[in-house]
Amino acid sequence: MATPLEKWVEEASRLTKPERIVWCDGSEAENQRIIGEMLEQSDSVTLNEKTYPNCYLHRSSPNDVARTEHLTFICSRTKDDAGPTNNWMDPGAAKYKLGALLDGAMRGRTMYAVPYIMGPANSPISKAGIEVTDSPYVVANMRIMARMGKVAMDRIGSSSDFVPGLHSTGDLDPTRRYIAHFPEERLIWSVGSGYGGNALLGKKCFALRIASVMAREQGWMAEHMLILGLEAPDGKVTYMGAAFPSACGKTNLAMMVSTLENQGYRVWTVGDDIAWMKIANDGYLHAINPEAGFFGVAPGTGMKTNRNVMGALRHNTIFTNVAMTPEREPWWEGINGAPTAGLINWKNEAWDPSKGTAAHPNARSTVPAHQSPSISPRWEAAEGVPISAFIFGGRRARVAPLVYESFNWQHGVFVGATMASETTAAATGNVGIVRRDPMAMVPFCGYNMADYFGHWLAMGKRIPHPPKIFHVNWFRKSPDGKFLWPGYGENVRVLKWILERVEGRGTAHETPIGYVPARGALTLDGMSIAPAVVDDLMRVDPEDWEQELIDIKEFFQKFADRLPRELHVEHENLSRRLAPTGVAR
Ligand code: OXD
Ligand code: MN
Repeated sequence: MATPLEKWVEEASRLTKPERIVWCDGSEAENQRIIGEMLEQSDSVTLNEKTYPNCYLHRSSPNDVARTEHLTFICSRTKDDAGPTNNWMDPGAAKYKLGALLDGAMRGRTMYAVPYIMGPANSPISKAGIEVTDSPYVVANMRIMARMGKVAMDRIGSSSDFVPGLHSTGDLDPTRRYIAHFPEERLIWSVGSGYGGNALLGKKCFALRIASVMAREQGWMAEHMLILGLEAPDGKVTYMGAAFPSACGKTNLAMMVSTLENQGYRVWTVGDDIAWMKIANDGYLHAINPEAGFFGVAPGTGMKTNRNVMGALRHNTIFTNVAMTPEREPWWEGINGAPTAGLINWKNEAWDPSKGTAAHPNARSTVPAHQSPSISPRWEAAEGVPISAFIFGGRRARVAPLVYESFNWQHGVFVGATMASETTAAATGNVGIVRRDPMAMVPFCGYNMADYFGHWLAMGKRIPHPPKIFHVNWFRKSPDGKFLWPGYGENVRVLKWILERVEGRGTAHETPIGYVPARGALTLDGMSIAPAVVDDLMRVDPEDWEQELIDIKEFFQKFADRLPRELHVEHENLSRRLAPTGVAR
């Protein structure tokens, strides 16, 4: 008798009509075969086998270089359940529309059936899925990003406890591209894109959009957060989850090379993008990284800024849309100085400055997590790691200070719910526009965000030892447009203050928006930064915040009556705290 898994694959093949079906077992021999198939397609090449063994460069179609949020849909029964921040399609209409595109889409092609687990194979927090796809590039990436093949088959067995996902690259025409989620059915259909989050269905589609729905129903959390452990001089490691919008440095923060290592502060990586968290018996929220690899943004990362990331991707890595040197090594802006002669750009053309950047700004590397020199010894712990702090952050040239701490959980939820950031190249659309991106989940929340805020508020009441909530901004600029803070490894100084606050030590100064480090509380030794610049970094400018209040109010109006009352209360509280004094430090 066919299992539910086999039945589902059979159904998907009846629709897409592939020439053959290959069930993936996850073995190395199979991986080499799949990579061979990827290389047969003219869009992928082998990199220098001596300096980058087992590394490949894939060039995606130039119209398919980032997640396409305007083509991403939540197909819940009612539009209101998807909420004002999601695109919605009626589930029946979506099945009809995408069904027509998927009908026969794999004719003459191979359908790969990829069973996978999100999370460590032995963790009770993990969940299983299956992706069927006609792209060998997707299979090779899924093998790095999830535990796939036999281990997942064994877990699923004859149960129906898996999230199915159907993916076909179709003809890559953006007018026929849709990424559709059916939250009530826990189903994903994606057609017309071969790129990252649109096509690796375990990542954004399952681990965030579908999982966020499951988490709310089942009383846990699925968040767009990196997970790191900060080791202190006494050897104790404190774990933190941090949510930043796409391409704001999550991978860099998760794999940070600490500049305070000589003082005994060191960062361990548990995850760089997604956290699944449950309340454990010890009363702490415990987090696992559902992924097994990192799909990080390459540009801006080099030996000088992050040797951990660079060390991780020297073997077994798939690069997407980076440039290539004459020595067939990957290259991108920020890797190591100026571009060299003979560079081939991401579009496979001889590069010259008139052609723009050599690597696409959203170029990526897909690398097994365990290859990171900073990988935490507990990154695959079945019970997850206990989270002591949540950090929200965005890219703000003004307004948000380098770091501040919320007054309590409810205020922290307000801080997360009002996060804003300048847009980046991770999604198609304008870059550099300030947009509200609560908890960095706007592109990834599978249901109405008003209910999502309600879920956060409810979780706060249920967690006996809730994480303290902070906000950071590495990207504040001076009036002449220069970054005030060096970022990268120096960010450990901010993490150190956060740790001290968690432990009830670090000193703070109360402002209307929360606590900022008191003068002298941030460890700055070994760093040349003028005290005036530190003051600028911490400044809470009343005019900026008055404007912020107006913008937040406008944003909240989108959710009408569905917005939890507590967030209105926090808005009023902030407004009251800003009003009397005219603030600042
Ligand atoms: C990602 C994203 O790829 O957030 O992680 O876009
Ligand atoms: Mn992300």
